[in-house]
This record gives sequence, structure tokens and C-alpha cells, in this order.
Amino acid sequence: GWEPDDKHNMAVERTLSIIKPDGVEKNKIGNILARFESAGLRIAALKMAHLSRAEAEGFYYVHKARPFFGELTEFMSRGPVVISVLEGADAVAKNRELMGATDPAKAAPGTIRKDLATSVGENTVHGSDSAENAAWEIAYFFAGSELT
Ligand code: IDP
Repeated sequence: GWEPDDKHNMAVERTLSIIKPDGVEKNKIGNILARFESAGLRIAALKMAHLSRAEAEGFYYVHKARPFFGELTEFMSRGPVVISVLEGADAVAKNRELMGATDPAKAAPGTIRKDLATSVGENTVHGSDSAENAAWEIAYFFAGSELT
């Protein structure tokens, strides 16, 4: 029978997703949100925003020392994005699976990045990489009253 364990506890989690400016420019908002819903993730919060350079820099603060930080924050602030909180069993890992590898050329078939993204920089979606980071990222963009 089924027994809970560390590897298969399927915790109900929340994760932060961003449809990056290239995804919005390509008119893929509905396409991407439908993938989340089809995979059993519930959209618990949702907004569209045009990030300032400073907001993008604050969000990607952990990447401050990386050589691509300037390129990344310029890109993330060049047009509107769609920011959502996804909720469900193993939401963090499930979203990362739906996204595919950072480099679209290396992403598995059927993933968002394989199907829609053009380059390692303009890779269409962001997703939190841990439950701990998800909590920080959700609080960066959403007030408690905006989470349903
Ligand atoms: P992730 O988004 O798959 O978690 P990270 O390594 O955390 O990937 O990088 C964050 C974001 O920074 C990527 O999604 C991508 O937009 C950008 N990025 C990563 N590596 C490069 C690069 O080599 N050149 C330009 N942009 C990059």
C-alpha cells in the first residue's frame, strides 16, 4: 500500500511562475497557462505587469554577480510579463518539468521552452527552483490578500 516518505510525499506547494516578455510578445499567455492547468496546477494568483529595471534587478538579485545579469534584467523589463502563483502537489518540481531545461536547445520535447523559447536568455518562462525560494518570490510580487 501507499506510505508517505521523503521522496514521495507529494506535498501541496506553491510556486511562482513568470511568463517572460518574449512569451507575451509571441502571444502565448493562454497557451502557457493552459499547460499549467492541464497538468493539475491551480492558478492561485495572477497579474500582468511591466517591471521596471529596478524591480527586475531586485527579483534576480541572486544572479547579481553573473555575467548575464545586465542582459537578463534589461530583457525582463522590456515589456509586460504575466506573474502567477501555481498551487498543487509538488508544484515546484512539476512546474520545472513543464518548463524544461534553461537552454531551450537542451529542453525535453513537449516542454514550454522546447516548444516556444528561442534562446538561453529569452527562454519564455521563469519558475521557482525550491519551495523556500518560491515563498520569497511570491512575497516579492503578491500581497497576502492577492493569494486565493
Ligand atoms: P532557470 O531560469 O532555468 O532557473 P537560471 O540558471 O537560474 O535558470 O538562470 C536564470 C535566468 O537567467 C534564465 O532563465 C535565463 O533567462 C537567464 N540566463 C541564464 N543563463 C544565461 C546565459 O548564459 N545568457 C543569458 N541569459 C542567461
